[in-house]
Amino acid sequence: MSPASPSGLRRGTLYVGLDSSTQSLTAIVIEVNGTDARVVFDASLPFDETFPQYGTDHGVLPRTQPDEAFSSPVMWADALEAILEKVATSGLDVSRIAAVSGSAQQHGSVYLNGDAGRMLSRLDPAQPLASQIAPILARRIAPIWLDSSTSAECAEIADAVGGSDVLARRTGSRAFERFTGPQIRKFAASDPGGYAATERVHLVSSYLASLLVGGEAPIDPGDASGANLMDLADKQWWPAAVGATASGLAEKLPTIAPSWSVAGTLSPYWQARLGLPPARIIAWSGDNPCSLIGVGLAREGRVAISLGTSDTIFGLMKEPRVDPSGTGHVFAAPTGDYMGLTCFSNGSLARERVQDAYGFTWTDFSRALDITPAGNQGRVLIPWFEPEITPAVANPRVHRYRLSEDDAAANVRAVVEAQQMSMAVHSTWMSVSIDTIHATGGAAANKEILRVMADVFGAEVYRSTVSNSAALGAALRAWHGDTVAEGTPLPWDTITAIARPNTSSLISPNPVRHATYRELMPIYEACEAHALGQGPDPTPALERFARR
Ligand code: XUL
Repeated sequence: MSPASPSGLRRGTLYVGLDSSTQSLTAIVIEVNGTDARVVFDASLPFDETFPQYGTDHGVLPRTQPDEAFSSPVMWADALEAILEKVATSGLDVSRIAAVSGSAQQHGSVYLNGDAGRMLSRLDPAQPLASQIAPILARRIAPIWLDSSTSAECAEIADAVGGSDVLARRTGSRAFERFTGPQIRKFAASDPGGYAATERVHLVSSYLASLLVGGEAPIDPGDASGANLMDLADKQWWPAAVGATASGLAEKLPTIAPSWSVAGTLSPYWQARLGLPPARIIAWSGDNPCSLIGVGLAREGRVAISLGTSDTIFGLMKEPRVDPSGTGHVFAAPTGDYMGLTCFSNGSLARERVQDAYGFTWTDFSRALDITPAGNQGRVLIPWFEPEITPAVANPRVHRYRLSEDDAAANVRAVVEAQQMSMAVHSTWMSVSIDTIHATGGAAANKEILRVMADVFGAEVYRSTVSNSAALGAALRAWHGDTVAEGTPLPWDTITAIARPNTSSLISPNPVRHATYRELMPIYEACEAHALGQGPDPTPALERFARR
């Protein structure tokens, strides 16, 4: 945490970005002077440790069914007050806060009753927020993105709108269990009384923004596109999907407004309770759209690859092109454009399984990559250690082609090459010509992995040093929204300059090795098809590749 600038030093405008993720609430404050921004405050509250009274485990309430996952809207309110109190007492001159925005885990939903509007506009500053929130909930708990219990509802919604393809083309995604629409449908059927008592169904983002403005905040198109309910083309609720989801839902959904909309100002409650100013509240968005801004991806051609528990590739798209295979998602982007996102569940997990199998340290792992050639002499591994999202694999199995399990170094190269080629193959639907990659996540610290990435994609790879891209993205969106409201909007390139990675981390692609991967990539695709039981044995093609 950085202290405030002592008085006498240059005094800039402050913008607050909050990120309510699955496991914690983070605040980042940036100070802006002209077009220069720097981070002056950064703090996080992990839910389990800070609020043990809610009994969450990694942010999830105790489970009664293994496929269900809920969190607590009251806990989120408690966390919102606690983190804003930290900002208020940080020593920063909070009167300089011009705007606040936020990011929230996507897909989760919060159900408010008919008293909510009145109660939110009259919060008592003498009382903590959480105790005043419990009475306005029509449902005590909020289903979140880890819930996978709605397969039946997904099928029903898809059927009602004319099939999965139609739903994907209109909303950007086929029906996914964790998406909000199927979750709402399940609640409406399983608790009709609770659903009838619901006046507003918020996303986590618009719920928290509503608590800040003391009224009703809109949903931005970025987060709305995680609901299976929004028409991508006009960025408004799509009546067919809304009608297919639950009766009377159209009246219960907040409006959708552009990501830079001013939802209101910090309400009298926050001013009286914490001494905060009536700063503008810019519409909140989902964590993926906010991360797009927070890692500095404000143009098509620049993508981020996050190497975490799961691996994710995402980037801005000018047009809402949709993945015909149904595994990728299209969300609206906070810039007014779109973003594509594809998620691979066998990320760090697969790398670690290979590392552990040979008792390798990270240094051994890097060395194995160093001593093996690009293309691995036609030896391929399909790393489905766990069920995979992309391509969809329910019964996981690892497949090896021309690769002996005893060859440790070749297995290390094979897992890394497979992951990078798979990301390249399964992101072609975005039709984006990728020239620059910002690599984030734990494994991005490994230079040899990034070298394979650069050579497979034929793109320049930079290591991003942003540690909480969603919270930083929210702070940058607060700045952007404020400049729009002032009538002097700044270009996104200026807003995201702070997030651009250091040029010293650049890894350039090697043209010879890139040519090798261009040759190998279609054979890798054939290996995947064979492993899925959808194509012939690719071994002869791999042998020809190895002999070339
Ligand atoms: C994206 C998704 C996750 C959550 C995590 O579709 O479900 O990335 O947004 O918070």
